[in-house]
Amino acid sequence: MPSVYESAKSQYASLGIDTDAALATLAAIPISLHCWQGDDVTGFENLDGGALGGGLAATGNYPGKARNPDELRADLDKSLSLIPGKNRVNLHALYAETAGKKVDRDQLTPEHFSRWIDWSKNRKIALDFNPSFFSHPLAAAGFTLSSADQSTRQFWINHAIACRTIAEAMGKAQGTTCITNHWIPDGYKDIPADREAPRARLIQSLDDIFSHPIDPALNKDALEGKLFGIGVESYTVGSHEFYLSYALTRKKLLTLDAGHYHPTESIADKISALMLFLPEILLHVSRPVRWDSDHVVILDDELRSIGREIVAQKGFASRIHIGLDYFDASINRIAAWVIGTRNMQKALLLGLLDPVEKLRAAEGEGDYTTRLALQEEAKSLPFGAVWGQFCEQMNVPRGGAWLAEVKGYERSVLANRR
Ligand code: RNT
Ligand code: ZN
Repeated sequence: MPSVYESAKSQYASLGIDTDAALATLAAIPISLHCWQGDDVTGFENLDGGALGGGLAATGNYPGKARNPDELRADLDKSLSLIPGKNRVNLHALYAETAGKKVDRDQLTPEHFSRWIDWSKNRKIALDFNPSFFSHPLAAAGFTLSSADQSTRQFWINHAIACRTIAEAMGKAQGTTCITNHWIPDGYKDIPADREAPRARLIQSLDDIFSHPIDPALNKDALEGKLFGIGVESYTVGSHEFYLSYALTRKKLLTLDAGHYHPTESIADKISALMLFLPEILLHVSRPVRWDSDHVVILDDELRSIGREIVAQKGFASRIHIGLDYFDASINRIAAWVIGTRNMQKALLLGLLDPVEKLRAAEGEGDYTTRLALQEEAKSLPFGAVWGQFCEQMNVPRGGAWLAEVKGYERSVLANRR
């Protein structure tokens, strides 16, 4: 009797798909796990930042959230042990460790991330980074890099420069490029009288920030636009068009967050358009439900389209950086990481197992009947057996067995956090 994998392999082979090659490709695509799922974007600063700001909202009060960096790292360790492949961890500046001292964000140095860097080196994983332009008194008025107040604007410019220096140190320590994502919450709740001036100031701030040279082998910068945020419904300074234009003219990466567009817009379709003009992009894979709600990523059609677009074109996978961005406090936070990351990987694998050659041949001949028929038939191929093989190769639970591990961790570790 052939194993389930062997029999799946021959079914795929009859469509011209090499499942072993697909698994090797998948193993080489890292997903950057967002540290902020572990504590509802709270961070560990000793500042009086107050509640989560910037129009972001983590809803739910599931017990056991990480209260300090050691707990967050332990939770990430647990998650990473249940997720196949060699992945990365994405940190925000508000996860600095300042040994009880008050260090404001413009004063942060690589020293404040040395424990994160040591941890990642021990685990042989790489870090990505984000300046934090929210949950801070100087962001409370709703404007940071586009602020009309010169000293506020300068503070945030200094923060971004400090962050790029930290990211450079990360890149040096890990031997792979750190990707730094810049997102600002700036905007107006109500209709502005001047839509241009904040954008002109944002250009000036970004140009100032990037005039500090950083070796692109150690750090690359990405810019994330957005449609709206809570309390910023009428006008967002850093819109899609703004950052697309900035990234093109300044040769920066553009970040596409799946929740930052009109509800019927798909970032999957944007990928190929952008890749013809930009050398690299960053994805914030998320799941918007009716708004930018940041739900845990599920294996829905949108995610499958994103996965397919990343792997269907030669060379895209190495030019597209995949980060996750969601925060759900209503379920076990470790499970949230595991479910979302494994789903992202499943979407990539489904893309790799797509009968692309046959589909393109049909398309080329104008035979859209065959194209649709094949697309639909591919949905019932034994994908689960190939995914299971991947998990086995990577020494992680293949099916839902990871859940028992998370439940055990909840009882033995999370339950003691009060
Ligand atoms: C906000 C952006 C941003 C944040 C994180 C915390 O709408 O998506 O990426 O979610 O940086
Ligand atoms: Zn995002």
